[in-house]
Amino acid sequence: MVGLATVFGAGGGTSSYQEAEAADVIVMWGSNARNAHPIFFHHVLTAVNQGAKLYVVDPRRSETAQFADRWLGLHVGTDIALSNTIAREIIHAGLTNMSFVERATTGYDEYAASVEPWTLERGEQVTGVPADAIRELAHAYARAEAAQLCWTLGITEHHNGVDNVLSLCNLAILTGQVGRYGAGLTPLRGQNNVQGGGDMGALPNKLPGFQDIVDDQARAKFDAEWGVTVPSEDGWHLTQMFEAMERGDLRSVFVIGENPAQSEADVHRAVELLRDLDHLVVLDIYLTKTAELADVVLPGSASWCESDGTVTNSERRVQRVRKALDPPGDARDDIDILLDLARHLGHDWHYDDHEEIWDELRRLSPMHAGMSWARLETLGGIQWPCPSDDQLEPPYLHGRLWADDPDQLGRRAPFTVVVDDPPVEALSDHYPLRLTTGRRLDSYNTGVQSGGYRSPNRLGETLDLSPEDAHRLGVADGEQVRISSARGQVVAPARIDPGLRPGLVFMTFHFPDEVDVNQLTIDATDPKAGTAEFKAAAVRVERLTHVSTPT
Ligand SMILES: Nc1nc2c(c(=O)[nH]1)N[C@H]1C(S)=C(S)[C@@H](COP(=O)(O)OP(=O)(O)OC[C@H]3O[C@@H](n4cnc5c(=O)[nH]c(N)nc54)[C@H](O)[C@@H]3O)O[C@H]1N2
Ligand SMILES: Nc1nc2c(c(=O)[nH]1)N[C@H]1C(S)=C(S)[C@@H](COP(=O)(O)OP(=O)(O)OC[C@H]3O[C@@H](n4cnc5c(=O)[nH]c(N)nc54)[C@H](O)[C@@H]3O)O[C@H]1N2
Ligand SMILES: [Mo]
Repeated sequence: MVGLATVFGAGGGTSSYQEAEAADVIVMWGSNARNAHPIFFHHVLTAVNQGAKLYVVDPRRSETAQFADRWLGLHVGTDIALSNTIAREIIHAGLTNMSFVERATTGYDEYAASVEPWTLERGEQVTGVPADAIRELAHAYARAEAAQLCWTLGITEHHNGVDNVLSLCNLAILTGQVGRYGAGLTPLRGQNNVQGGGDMGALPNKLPGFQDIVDDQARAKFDAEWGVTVPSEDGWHLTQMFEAMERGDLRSVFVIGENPAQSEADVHRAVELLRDLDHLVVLDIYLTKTAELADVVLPGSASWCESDGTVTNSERRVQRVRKALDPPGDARDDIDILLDLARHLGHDWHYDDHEEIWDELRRLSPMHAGMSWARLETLGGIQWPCPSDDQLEPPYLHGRLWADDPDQLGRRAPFTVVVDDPPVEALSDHYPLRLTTGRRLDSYNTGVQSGGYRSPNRLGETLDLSPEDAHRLGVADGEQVRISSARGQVVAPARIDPGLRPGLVFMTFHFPDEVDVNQLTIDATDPKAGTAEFKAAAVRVERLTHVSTPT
């Protein structure tokens, strides 16, 4: 979102889901949407069934890649090398959308010069993707009537995740594949309402509606409504909080609906820091690993189907959720717990119902102003921005970039020179394999909500490796292996996956009691977004059992 905000001024995906069906080329870049975003992937498959071409850029031949016309299996962390090579090919083939570049962008000459060294040959050498596949993707993307470029964590969970995003934005503005129906940039969001969290100002530098905390005028509005003085400086994002704990500057933490004692990179360190706090409070619907470390646990909050409110999805669509069940026992809505807490802190916060809270947001956040609950009900959800009560904006953002009138065109989209920057942890003789971590269809994040099931088909954690590496290590399917990094080690059964190329291994972070995978990952972090490099650690794999399997 930081990258998108830098180029276009708004930190949200530019398109609606439906538009994927109008695209004739779709690129899924570092996104395993077949497993992680199946609803969106339905729209992609509809397009594919209508003849759209699907390209997948992923080090693994993921389930998503299995539906692709062409899979580009790059080495982990070489995305900028690949996008720069694609850009040079587009420019040299005369496929740049020059009229769009001239009217709506800045910095083209410097950008074009920066990608000049990225010949197809060099691109192939650095990324491992055959030159003809790079060329094919470049031509298809640039020539498409409408192309969608979608990405997820394969792009953002790197120490240079923001640069990775900027390098994809470059491709879109080079070819004019943005700001039109069907053409756009679609970063798929993670948890159900993570977009909504950001929209509501759950970010260290933003007020609700992405208004800057450092903007005096914006703050004044909130000061007046709330009768307080909103702090005028940016706060800390998650990784900065852990750094502040390390320095001793942060001594008390309130965790709501997050399980950092398992989801943080280099989790040994994270747990030590959480344990050392003077005061840790956790509000969750389960007793998580983090809650086990807490001084106070506020238990039994109501889950999403037991409360009223809204959620926002990756296409910026705000939808109503309605209470379907009473919460069990003494469980209460999160908001009631927070309101009580505020009262104990001396603030008389009172709302008759959830709608009143929403209407306060509509007064303060212009992009939500036109979204009354009645209208959300009638229309079945509304995308932001929605400033007006009686109109709807187009489903895609940045149409202004195509406006003839320079006043309407507004701020131009800048190209950014981005430099190839491999993962922080290089492979070595001691740690010769690249570990990338992620998701499967049947595992949800840290397993708090999905790890407890008992089924004969329960897979449990595995270390997925290529047939070639399994052969080299003398490991058969199901045999126990030890996986070690510079930070820790875990034991798991091996699973041979022909979708993995030699040198690459894969795990989830879902089964902590059995295998605490984040002991292995590195907490190298993107300085701008605070996202850790979950996608690239260096590891060693050793066989533990020496029993030969029956043939
Ligand atoms: N079933 C299920 N669905 C989920 C979740 C879940 O836990 N389970 N979690 C939700 C959340 S919070 C999120 S954020 C999303 C995440 O959704 P995704 O980002 O799609 O999921 P991941 O499996 O983490 O990573 C996606 C892909 O990135 C690839 N990748 C790794 N390194 C690189 C690289 O260097 N370059 C490129 N191009 N690709 C790379 C991996 O091989 C993987 O296939 O899913 C959401 N949906
Ligand atoms: N190795 C590795 N680590 C990763 C990643 C990776 O790809 N690889 N991905 C990272 C990413 S993208 C993410 S999003 C994080 C996920 O990390 P977390 O967010 O820490 O993991 P979850 O398991 O999704 O935890 C969500 C918590 O919210 C609670 N919860 C659910 N509903 C409610 C509610 O209504 N109210 C309250 N109060 N609590 C509720 C659940 O019980 C659960 O404990 O992990 C990160 N860590
Ligand atoms: Mo996520």
